[in-house]
Amino acid sequence: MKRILFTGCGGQIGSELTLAFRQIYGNDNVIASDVSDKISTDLRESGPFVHLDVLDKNAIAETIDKYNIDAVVHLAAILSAVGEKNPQLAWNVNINGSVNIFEVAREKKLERILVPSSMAVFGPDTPKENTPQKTVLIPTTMYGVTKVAIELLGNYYNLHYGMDIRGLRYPGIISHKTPPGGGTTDYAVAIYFDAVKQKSYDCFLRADSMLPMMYMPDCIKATTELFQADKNKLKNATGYNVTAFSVTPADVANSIRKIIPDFEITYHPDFRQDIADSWVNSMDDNSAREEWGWQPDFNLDAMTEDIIKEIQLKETSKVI
Ligand code: NAD
Ligand code: AKB
Repeated sequence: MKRILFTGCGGQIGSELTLAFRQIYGNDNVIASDVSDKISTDLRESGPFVHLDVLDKNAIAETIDKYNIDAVVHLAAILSAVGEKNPQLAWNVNINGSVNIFEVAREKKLERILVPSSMAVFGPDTPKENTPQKTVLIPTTMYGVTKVAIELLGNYYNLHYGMDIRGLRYPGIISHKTPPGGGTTDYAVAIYFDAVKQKSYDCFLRADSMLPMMYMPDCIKATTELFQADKNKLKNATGYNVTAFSVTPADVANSIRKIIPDFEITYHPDFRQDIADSWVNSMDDNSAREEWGWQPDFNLDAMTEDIIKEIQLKETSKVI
């Protein structure tokens, strides 16, 4: 891989994944882009940044030519909660953005595309426990509809145009550097900030709402490993189940109490509860383990310890 373009690099995942790729491939070989110019100083100062709207196919083609790009990590998307508020926007950005990336990649014969999928591909008819790799994909959110379509479209391009499009069905990703962009699993980030700042959190999901999750270092590890995996070994290329642990808001609260014993949580479920209820409780990620060696490093308590330490450090440096 010579040069890699990241779309949507200013978001929760892109803000960290782009820097991780710069460490591996070299700062100047990883081109960061987003439609928003609000990106971190680290990202802006460590390598090239381009203002790029994935709905503008000509601009994508020009950027690929200008920087001699041969691979794209396509992160630009509208997530589940924002998508249910504005389904037309979710369809437009997720579908047309991905079609533009796939088409330019086809025309210019790019080597590889990685586009994340999500556990949002699952729906109420999908088996909820240990959800298999190959299963019912009939989601009830527009976000999920777009993610299923992108997986299928990726398969089509791989089959008919000999392309190399890869993707993972991330669970909820938990991190402390960049706030999440409007998903249903965002509670699992906000809870840690409120725990450190005010020792209480008002949760928008029920106490028993079980969802698969993963800490950002594992998300970076999984994405990097799939990006680098031997193409010949990939049988489920565009939508690998990957997970680290499955938790409810009550589990997260109990884990926080091991460090902040007087932490309190209240529950006021909103429209995001219906989205969470339509997803699964746990995922079987054996295909990812067998085909490219996936294995997570963090469980809930290990993540809680690390994330609280990092947020406390950030808060202390603000005071000083
Ligand atoms: P995010 O919402 O934090 O960031 C998305 C980025 O896309 C933003 O910086 C936004 O400015 C940019 N964007 C939006 N419209 C654009 C456009 N038209 N052109 C260019 N950029 C545009 O999302 P994220 O959490 O970083 O997610 C990245 C990818 O991972 C997405 O495909 C998402 O569906 C997937 N994913 C994320 C999670 C999670 O928990 N964060 C879970 C499953 C899947
Ligand atoms: C969301 O909640 O929308 C995302 C996801 C699981 O895709 N975090």
